[in-house]
Amino acid sequence: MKITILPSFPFTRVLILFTFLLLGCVAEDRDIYLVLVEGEPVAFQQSRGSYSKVSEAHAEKLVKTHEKLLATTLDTGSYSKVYSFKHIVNGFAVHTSASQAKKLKKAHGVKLIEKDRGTKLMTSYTPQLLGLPEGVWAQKGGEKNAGEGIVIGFIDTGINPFHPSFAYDPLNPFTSNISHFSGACEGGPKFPTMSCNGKIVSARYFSAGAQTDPTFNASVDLLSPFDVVGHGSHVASTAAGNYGVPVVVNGYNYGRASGMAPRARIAVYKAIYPSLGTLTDLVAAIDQATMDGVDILTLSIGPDEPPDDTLTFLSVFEIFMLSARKAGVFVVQAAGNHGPDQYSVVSYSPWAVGVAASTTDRSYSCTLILGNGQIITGVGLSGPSFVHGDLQYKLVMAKDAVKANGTFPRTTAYIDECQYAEALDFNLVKGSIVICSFSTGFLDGTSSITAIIDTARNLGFAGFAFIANSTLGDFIAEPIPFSVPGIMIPRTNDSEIILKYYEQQTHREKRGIVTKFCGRAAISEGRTASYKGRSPVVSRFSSRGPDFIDIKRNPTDVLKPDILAPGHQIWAAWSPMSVLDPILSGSNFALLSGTSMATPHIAGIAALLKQHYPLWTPSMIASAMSTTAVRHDNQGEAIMAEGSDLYRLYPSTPFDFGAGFVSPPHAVDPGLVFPSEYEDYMSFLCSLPNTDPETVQTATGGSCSIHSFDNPSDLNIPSVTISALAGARVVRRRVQNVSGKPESYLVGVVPPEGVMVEIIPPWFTVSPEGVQDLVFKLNVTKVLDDYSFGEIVLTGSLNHVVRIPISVWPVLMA
Ligand SMILES: *[C@@H]1O[C@H](CO)[C@@H](O)[C@H](O)[C@H]1NC(C)=O
Ligand SMILES: *[C@@H]1O[C@H](CO)[C@@H](O)[C@H](O)[C@H]1NC(C)=O
Ligand SMILES: *[C@@H]1O[C@H](CO)[C@@H](O)[C@H](O)[C@H]1NC(C)=O
Ligand SMILES: *[C@@H]1O[C@H](CO)[C@@H](O)[C@H](O)[C@H]1NC(C)=O
Ligand SMILES: *[C@@H]1O[C@H](CO)[C@@H](O)[C@H](O)[C@H]1NC(C)=O
Ligand SMILES: *[C@@H]1O[C@H](CO)[C@@H](O)[C@H](O)[C@H]1NC(C)=O
Ligand SMILES: CC(=O)N[C@H]1CO[C@H](CO)[C@@H](O)[C@@H]1O
Repeated sequence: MKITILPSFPFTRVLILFTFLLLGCVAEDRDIYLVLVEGEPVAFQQSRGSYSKVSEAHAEKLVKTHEKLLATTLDTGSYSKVYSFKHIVNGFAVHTSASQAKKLKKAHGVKLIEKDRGTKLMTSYTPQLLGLPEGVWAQKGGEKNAGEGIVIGFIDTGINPFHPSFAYDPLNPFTSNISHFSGACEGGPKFPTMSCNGKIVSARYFSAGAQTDPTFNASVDLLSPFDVVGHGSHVASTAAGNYGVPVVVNGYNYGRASGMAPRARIAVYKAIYPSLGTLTDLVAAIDQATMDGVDILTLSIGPDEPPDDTLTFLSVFEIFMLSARKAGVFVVQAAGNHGPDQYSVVSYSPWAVGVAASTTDRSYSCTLILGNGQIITGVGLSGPSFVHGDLQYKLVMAKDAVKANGTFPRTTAYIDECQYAEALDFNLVKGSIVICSFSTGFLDGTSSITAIIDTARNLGFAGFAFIANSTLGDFIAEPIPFSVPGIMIPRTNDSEIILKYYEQQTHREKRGIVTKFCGRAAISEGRTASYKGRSPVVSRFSSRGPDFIDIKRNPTDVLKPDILAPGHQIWAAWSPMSVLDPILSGSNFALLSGTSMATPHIAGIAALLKQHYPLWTPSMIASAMSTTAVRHDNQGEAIMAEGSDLYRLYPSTPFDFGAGFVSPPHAVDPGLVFPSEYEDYMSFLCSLPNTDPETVQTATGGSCSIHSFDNPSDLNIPSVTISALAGARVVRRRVQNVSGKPESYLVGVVPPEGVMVEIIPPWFTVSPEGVQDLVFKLNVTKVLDDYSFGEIVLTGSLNHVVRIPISVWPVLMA
């Protein structure tokens, strides 16, 4: 036998050269990969909230297997492990290159691997709006008891523990124990361990993922649960802030703030930082919160786009939420802020409640009064400019007040926008109402209202009017507390009136230089609220359904969003550092909008329901909120939605508001609920047409063999959604009594256009111990080119009304 040995020298040289290239020039970028592996995690062997010797040993064993798997699969020095997940999911996060990740994917025991996608951040008055004080609170001893014994976990930017919304009142101690919960208080910068004061029962932070990124900056991205942003404090106080805390900003009292469940306890899981957020830290927080024993988990943060190579339901993030749900946690997440486009939700799975945002009937308006008596309405939480009875100030446009003969490093756009105090003539602008105009700096995001306010304060403006520019169009303005008198005029038609008046009153010489300013104006009080608006209206930014299964946005048979809650202009606690919003720095409260603000409303209401019915599962709580949600507004008309045209309202559908606007007084007594548990979610996943059982089994660790739904639309949720109904389909549901009394129900249906719906049985009596199976037979009567909507209404003899929305797209038979 002849063995040919390749010449060794050139081979080695090539190898060395190649290695050198790899290290020196084309070193691969590293990312974090989330990896799920075979084997049971700790939580499903032991009960939550307790960590026995046995589970500790099991956890240690899992960590060792993770390390061994990495060491035997990947090249030494090519990776670092970021976390081991061992509580509710068995897996780890590893910081490594794409080529190493490819090796991992093929390794024995690896079920799923996914690259980290990053995460984004997505009320003084809302308790009254939702009817809580006289409704749910009253039944449980009022606000002094609302939410007692319930622990809400918040995965967010942390918390400001010095805020009165989170103070512990020793004169009003908690009456319930929370022995089902065991947390920890991780101290650090600005967060002494005594911050866990009894109201805040636990505070942890997760940073290993974020710290792999060079943009992480420990001087602003504090390694402690302290909230330097404000978002986490806002969210936590909306759900569980103390009752009746005065909202004082810039010395003005806007009313009192209160959480939905003011006596619920708060567990903080900081997992997003001012510089960045990773999915890795987020899932590590879900893992820990579930193990700690939170009752409710609030996610006003999350990945901002669908996963690109797995089904939406089967990404690592959804699997962690499913595991939390399996462990009994009510998981609530923001639907997203990508509205009003369709298919824009970032909440996909039926095991987490996705919350859409609406307006409230409260509005603030302030006005600019011109010297000729014309009154222009604008936006801004501003005090009046007329403090001393002096109603009229000189009106000066910034571009007409530029210092003569100056040379300025910045372009005229910034000067017109009042961004740059050095460029303005102090003698002209002091004591004047100065017109600052929207220009290219605001368009590209390099200018700010904060800079206008700084300029106004430094130069002693009587006030500023920040007006739209006809060339650039209207802008969207949200009220912000101004520390100096000011008004935003976001509509070009209004700003044209101001400019017309200004030009009429302003004398110019030939070259256009102003010789005399004769225009006069004043700014009125803008901080008083009026409560007359149509409400709720689905907010423009609120993400819309239909729900979809992959990045191509193939629709699926689940309704998203699930429910609508207030999320527009919500007053709640803030963190004065406010590192991402300089305009709010120094404030203890902020008025914010987003599905981030709607989410904690649902979390707090879920806490109230859990307090009433400690044995209810998360799906029963979610069902109670959905079937009792209202679909009309305070004018008695169908809920409307904001849309692409800023000044129009559009008719809305369940893809905008889910089941409707949450109604706690009804949710606490729903009559019937539609329960579904972990096994049902497995059946749902196994019945998806777009996947195969092996993929589902791999991702979840469960089995498809015992699961037998005909269609995903058989999942027992309080809605019926069919993305392509070709011919006939039978949909099954099971309702469970929760009223404790026998009750007869009559079944009614408003069929969607193009669909016939028959329900069997048409009426039934459910005993106090009873469950009732329902069969809905749907059949296409007319093919349409879009979804159509209807509803099923079960009307009980004891006045319970149980409604579920139907959304169906009738298509041609294949
Ligand atoms: C806490 O409450 C549980 C159930 O309500 C009870 O079994 C337990 O003894 C209580 N623990 C303490 C320390 O009061
Ligand atoms: C970190 O943040 C501080 C405070 O904002 C800043 O002064 C510093 O330049 C930042 N460091 C880096 C490397 O960006
Ligand atoms: C600006 O320059 C012009 C001509 O160069 C001069 O006449 C005028 O006095 C200067 N104005 C000021 C305020 O310095
Ligand atoms: C409006 O914007 C355009 C383009 O940026 C600019 O040329 C114009 O001067 C602006 N108008 C006003 C009134 O500021
Ligand atoms: C400007 O346009 C809006 C929306 O069309 C309208 O509501 C408002 O009254 C208009 N303002 C004036 C002064 O015409
Ligand atoms: C559905 O409707 C069609 C006619 O519209 C009818 O022929 C068919 O039998 C129906 N199918 C079922 C299952 O009811
Ligand atoms: C409140 C009440 O009576 N609930 C009963 C309803 O029926 C279930 C069985 O499906 C019983 O377990 C509940 O006690």
